[in-house]
Amino acid sequence: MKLSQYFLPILKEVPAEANIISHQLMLRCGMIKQTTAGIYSWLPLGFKVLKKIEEIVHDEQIKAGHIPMLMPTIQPAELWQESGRYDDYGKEMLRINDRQDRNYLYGPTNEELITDIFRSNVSSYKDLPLTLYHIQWKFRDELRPRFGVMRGREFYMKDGYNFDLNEKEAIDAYNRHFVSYLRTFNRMGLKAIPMKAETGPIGGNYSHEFLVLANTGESTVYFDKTLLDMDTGQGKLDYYQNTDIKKVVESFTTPYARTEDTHDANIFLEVPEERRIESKAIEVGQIFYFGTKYSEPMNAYVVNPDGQRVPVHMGSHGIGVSRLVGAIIEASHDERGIIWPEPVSPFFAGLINLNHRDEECLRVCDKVYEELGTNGIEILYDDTNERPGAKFAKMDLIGLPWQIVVGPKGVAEGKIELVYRSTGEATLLPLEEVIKKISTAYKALVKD
Ligand code: P5A
Repeated sequence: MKLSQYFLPILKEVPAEANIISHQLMLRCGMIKQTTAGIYSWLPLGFKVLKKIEEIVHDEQIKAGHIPMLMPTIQPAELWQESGRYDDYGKEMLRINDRQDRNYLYGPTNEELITDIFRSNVSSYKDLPLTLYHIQWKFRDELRPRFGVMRGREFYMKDGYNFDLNEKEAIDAYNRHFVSYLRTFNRMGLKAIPMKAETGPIGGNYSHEFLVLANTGESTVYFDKTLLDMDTGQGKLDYYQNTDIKKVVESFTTPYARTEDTHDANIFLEVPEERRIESKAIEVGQIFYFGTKYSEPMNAYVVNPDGQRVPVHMGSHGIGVSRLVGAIIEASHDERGIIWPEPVSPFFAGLINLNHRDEECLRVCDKVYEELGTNGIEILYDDTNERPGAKFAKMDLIGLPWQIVVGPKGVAEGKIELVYRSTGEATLLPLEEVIKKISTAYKALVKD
């Protein structure tokens, strides 16, 4: 993409309404624009990152055997009256009437809707286990929407729902989600620590939140330092080897790790002092097992192998896809701007032409742009006539992992500069070398 043809409305000033770094940077980089409190438009650069994150979430869900689908944002009130949550959910629910004065709502979550789909179509244990998920916009009329996309009113969530014959099998499904979430966040360059959590309006009594440490986070967490060094594992994994999956879950749930709501100061004291950590953190996902909370009142029953009708056991599992954009920036930036982890970066590299009037510079830039482009590598080419200082500052601000700098001096020696954004390391290399280096780095990324 040539910058002269793109839509990247960079802000010069730090917007006054933003008081955490990710929100400031997202506004400055022209990633989002607030439409009204807690509701944002995703401008082209932000939209690209959102889609990259969404793709990783899909990929890991599918690896775990979960089935993608799409449910609507608007739901009928009747379904929520069946479960009893229509009144319980309170003011966070956006309630809507149509022209016939029927009651609807903009879904804050989908337990009822998916239970209705299940009960209309499944009646035998033979169709279990089943996990369906979608990635869809949600609305919660948060009392205090803040921190940009971190606590929005409209936000993008992956929500999945498992249906199982009994508690044991539902816990196997819970464990599959647990492990797939560890891997999902890891692929985005994040360390998300699972912590025992409260269930709130979703229900049940077994739940874990996944939290990324950040001093701007809204949650307070208490955990054993050993969790910071634990590996989520790579490579192939059979999610239906229940014992293996359970072992991974046990290894992550044995050290103390709890959110404020479930924290027990006395048990925490049993952790050796030098390993006790209290921190602020951002919740990027949460998983729940709630048994028959929805299936019983909503009559979602299956016939078991003994011929009896039993309510199906369920859980639900959420990832804050839009929140993740902010969380990644909180975890990965410096004083000059964002530093995107490669897998979620909106473009893989930025190309800077230091002199747009120089024929040779133009020729070299075109060559780099074309060669990398034909290999499927997305490049943001700053072909504008701004001065070099402004171009460097802009590239640093938007934080693409690699910067390729083409200037008359280097070009005269047959060389261009390759800069790695996270370390600032810069090397002058022949053009072919740069193309090779970028292509190799890109191939390694795609292979993952
Ligand atoms: C699980 C999926 C649920 O709603 N029902 C379906 C369950 N869980 S949750 O914890 O309430 O939400 C899941 C994730 O969504 C993100 N999230 C938000 N992101 C931005 N703005 C908000 N206002 C917001 N509320 C929740 C969080 O990442 C949360 O873990």
